[in-house]
Amino acid sequence: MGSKAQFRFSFGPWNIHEGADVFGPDVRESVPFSEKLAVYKNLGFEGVQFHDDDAVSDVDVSHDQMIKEAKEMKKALDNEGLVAEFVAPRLWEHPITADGGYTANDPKAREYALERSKKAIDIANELGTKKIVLWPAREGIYVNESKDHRLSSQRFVHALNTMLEYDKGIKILGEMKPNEPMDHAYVPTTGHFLSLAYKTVDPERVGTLIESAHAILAGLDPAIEMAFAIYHDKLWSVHLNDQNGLKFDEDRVFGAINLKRAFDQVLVLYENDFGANGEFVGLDIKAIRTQKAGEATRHLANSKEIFLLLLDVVKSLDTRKLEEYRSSRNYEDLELFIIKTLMGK
Ligand code: XUL
Ligand code: MN
Repeated sequence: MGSKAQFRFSFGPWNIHEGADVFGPDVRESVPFSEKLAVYKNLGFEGVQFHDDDAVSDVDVSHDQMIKEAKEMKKALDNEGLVAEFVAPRLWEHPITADGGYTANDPKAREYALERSKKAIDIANELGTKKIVLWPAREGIYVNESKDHRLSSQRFVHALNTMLEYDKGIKILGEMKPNEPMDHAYVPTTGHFLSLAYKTVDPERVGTLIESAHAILAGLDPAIEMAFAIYHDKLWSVHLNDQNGLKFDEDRVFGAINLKRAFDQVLVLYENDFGANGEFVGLDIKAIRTQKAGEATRHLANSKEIFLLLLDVVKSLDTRKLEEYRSSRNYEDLELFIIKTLMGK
């Protein structure tokens, strides 16, 4: 199978974390950011994904101070031979965004969200990336009647337009998730987001990052979701991970729960030349709470290793046989063939 796919890998510093969950506190010491940076090269990762406040100490300092810190971060990246993949405004922790940002009922919250998004763009420019990722965590509802849902769609597009107009060079990647923290998220899937992208002032600059677990939480198949976005020329990044059923967002090791589902994602990425335009294979994976400090980066190394092993399987796939099963409509045996291929039989 010929492919122009190029795979280089990224993750976010939040993937090396203290292990707290909603029922219990930290179980590992915080790793200083400089030590996290060293992990990237050691594990063979090139790209760093940032939230705005991963890149600078605080976005609510003076603008000059924020830019100064962003410049220092760029130097630190250069020193390690790393690049910034994207910046994502973290709109879900500030008390003012308790009821959402772009779609909040409170105009002050909406203004805060727009201003903070512009700051994320300023930071991205300093770090040398054009990609802004939006995970609209609190855009949604707990109580159905609490908001005007039609107006929320309009406000969402207004937020996208504000960013697109603020900087004519940036690209926005929506990372959609159907629930958690909200009961019902607005714009719950990639398809919803792309339909809004086409309503913006510059649809060419609005695309998507698909996270495997988020698709699964929506009851969807990540590989099919990725192929859909690729058809639109809008799969600009991924967050590979895995997920055990429909519960909270688990961010498990890629392929560790459902190897065939992971294989299908690698197959779609490979067949469709993912990475040929510099896109990263991003991971968004949390070490499980039981993992001891010091070994709490294995989830990242292991996910990359599983991806590369699956890539070998994809490359060696007997596509002639695959086509035969397709044309004879013998999908039962096609399934067995794929399972046996995965088992090396
Ligand atoms: C949340 C999630 C975020 C985004 C970045 O579920 O995946 O970490 O990837 O804001
Ligand atoms: Mn993610």
